[in-house]
Amino acid sequence: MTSKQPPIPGTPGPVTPELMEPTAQASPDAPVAVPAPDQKGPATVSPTGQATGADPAAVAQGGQFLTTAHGARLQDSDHSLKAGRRGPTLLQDHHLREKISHFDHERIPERVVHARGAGAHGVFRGYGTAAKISQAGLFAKDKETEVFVRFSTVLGSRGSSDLARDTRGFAVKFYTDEGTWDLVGNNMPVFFIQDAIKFPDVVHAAKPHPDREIPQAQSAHDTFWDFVSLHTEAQHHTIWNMSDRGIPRSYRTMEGFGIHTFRLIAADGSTVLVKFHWKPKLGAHSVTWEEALITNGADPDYHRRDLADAIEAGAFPEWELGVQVFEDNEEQMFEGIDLLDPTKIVPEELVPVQPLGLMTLNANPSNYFAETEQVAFNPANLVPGIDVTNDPLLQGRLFSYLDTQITRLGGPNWTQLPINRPHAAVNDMLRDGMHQSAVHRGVAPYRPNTLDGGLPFETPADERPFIDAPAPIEAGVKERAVAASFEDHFSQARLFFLSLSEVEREHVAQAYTFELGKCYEQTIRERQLAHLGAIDERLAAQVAAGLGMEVPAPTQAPADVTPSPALSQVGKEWPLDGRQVGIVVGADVDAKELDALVQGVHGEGMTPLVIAPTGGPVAGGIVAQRTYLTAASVELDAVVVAGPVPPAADAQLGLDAKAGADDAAQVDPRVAKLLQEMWRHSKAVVALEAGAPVLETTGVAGKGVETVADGASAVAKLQELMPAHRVWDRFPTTGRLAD
Ligand code: HDD
Repeated sequence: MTSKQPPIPGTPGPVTPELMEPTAQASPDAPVAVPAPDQKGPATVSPTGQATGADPAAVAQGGQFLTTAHGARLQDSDHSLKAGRRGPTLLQDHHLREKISHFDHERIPERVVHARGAGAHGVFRGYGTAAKISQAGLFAKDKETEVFVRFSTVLGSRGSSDLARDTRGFAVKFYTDEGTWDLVGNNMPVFFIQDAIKFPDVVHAAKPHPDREIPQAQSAHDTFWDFVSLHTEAQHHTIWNMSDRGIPRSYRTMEGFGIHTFRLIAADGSTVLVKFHWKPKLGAHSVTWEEALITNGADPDYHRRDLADAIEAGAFPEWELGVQVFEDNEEQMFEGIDLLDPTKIVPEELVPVQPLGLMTLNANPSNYFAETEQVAFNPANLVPGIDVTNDPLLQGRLFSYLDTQITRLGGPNWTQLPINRPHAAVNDMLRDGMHQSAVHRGVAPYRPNTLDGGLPFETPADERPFIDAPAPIEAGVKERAVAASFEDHFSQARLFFLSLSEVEREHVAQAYTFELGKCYEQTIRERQLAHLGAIDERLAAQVAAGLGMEVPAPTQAPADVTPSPALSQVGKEWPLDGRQVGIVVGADVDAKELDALVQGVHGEGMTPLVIAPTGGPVAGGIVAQRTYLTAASVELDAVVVAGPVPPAADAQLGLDAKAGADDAAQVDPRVAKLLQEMWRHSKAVVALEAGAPVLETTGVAGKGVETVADGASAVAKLQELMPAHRVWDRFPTTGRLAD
């Protein structure tokens, strides 16, 4: 039966023979038309006002016309094929089935840990300083190696928020000429457990409770504290989590650590032991707990956005890779510290970090799924010159990462995905399997063979093969046991605490008080308080007071330790590149001063964000990047009040601003809130004279709050206040944890 229905207005009609004639534009030979810049195409300006550089021809798969997965052009992808307009959909609608079925399978399992992350491309440039300790080509002077980095939180699922109190993953894939090297580290130098066999236990305890699946992305719950209080080796990592390191300001301001001791092999075969460190050029910097909570609500994607915005703005984040070097002797100890114990650090004051090269992140991924989601790291990806040690945590990891990708990426061929493909030539004998995309030639994927001319050959020693370092093995019996040198669980937690400034110690005490306050089981709190007593009695007393509990006897007497000032984030000065300065303006700001301010902030490598009552033009060609409604204090490192701020516009708030005519109502309450938060979080606050009354009205005064005459002086004041990251003197402390 043929249908003679008239076409529905606005939709394509039935396909007629005339329409099937190729038109000039639709001809397969015709050049693919690209939308002109003023046509609807990809956004060319980002939310930070930067050009995205998006190439209209590069969107989607490229090309002008929508096709099926096998390349046939489609005329209609909006209506299913039906038996009559109001009739049932036909099974023969192959396009409907393809579209829905593919969609049904779009998700892959999220990572069992580190599910939420953000990635970036970059380059690593060697300094040539490692020549005597490692033959790895990537460390050679000025050698450039492409990298892909993925930062992550550990506990939360893919859609959780960035500012969770948690460890952060810091995984770097080096696409070297000699194979891919993955340095899969964290932003903390120690780990919860000493043996990989405990990994499922710690993760089960830290993840949401299995009955209600809450809390999401948090350690503040009974099972986590049950685990860490029963496993005293976790105390060192836990105090790092409770410190400011658990809530970094940005991925750009995190240190990174390889944690385990690795072995480097020089060209002459000699070996050393090393611990890897990433040092951010912008310094290590964190937020306060209140900022973390506000950020999780105001902008749960904050770290992801911050990384992408900085790269897009050309403020490329940089880290120096360095090593602490130790003799590779039989003991594998340094001054009583077992180098195979991943719960221990070696203070930098004892063994300085020696730089090997610089990593610069200079490009954002173009597709989150293809790159950031599908990237697969594996600590077993090693290159000639870099090898592993017997650290029992590392040993288990050498199995786990390869294994997990088989489920996560659907089979054993995940190394063929574009983001995981080595940049070195691959000539393996691995064959077939799910998602095999290589078309292997030859008939003899085995060796030795004669049928494929013996190829591929094993690599002779002078052609730079990967050679496992012939490390001696300690004779012993087969047993499930731990070395006595792994049994000191408290001294380094104490070392860390005593290395912090008073402000940082207060934050640690507050974090423990909050987290244990969210536990319901009194026995868990008591057990953890006893452990805090073994770290520092004042810390235990302060947390116990906050919980309204007696201080229990400490698990053991606090050790006698020497602090390591390098562990504190306070007291140093850092460059201003890529830091964000809010510039609050009212309706009648002085255009000249505003221009001087914006240009000056830009000139110092920072990002100015003009915050105006509404969107649109502000003055002198400057356009608002945030409004009083959309601005959030937490994305700013400093704020300048550049002009008078009006009271709330009735229409915007739906309020009668004049009704409660107290002082604060004289300033738009959203600006008052922003300034008060900046003040509480100890950030620099500067006002031009026209904006000074706003500070007075909002009660923002004291250290690091300054009024200046003009835009240029405001920039100078920011340069003075911001290198320390915060106005540390403004943080309130109790004095109970001071030295
Ligand atoms: Fe792990 C992911 C870091 C111990 C098993 N781990 C993962 C990621 C990072 C780390 C950064 C995310 C990588 C990415 O972005 O894709 N893990 C560490 C560090 C550890 C550590 C620094 C200790 C020093 N991990 C560890 C152990 C085991 C695992 C002991 C298992 C025995 N880790 C995994 C995993 C993951 C993973 C299950 C999940 C997703 C993945 O590997 O690819 O295999």
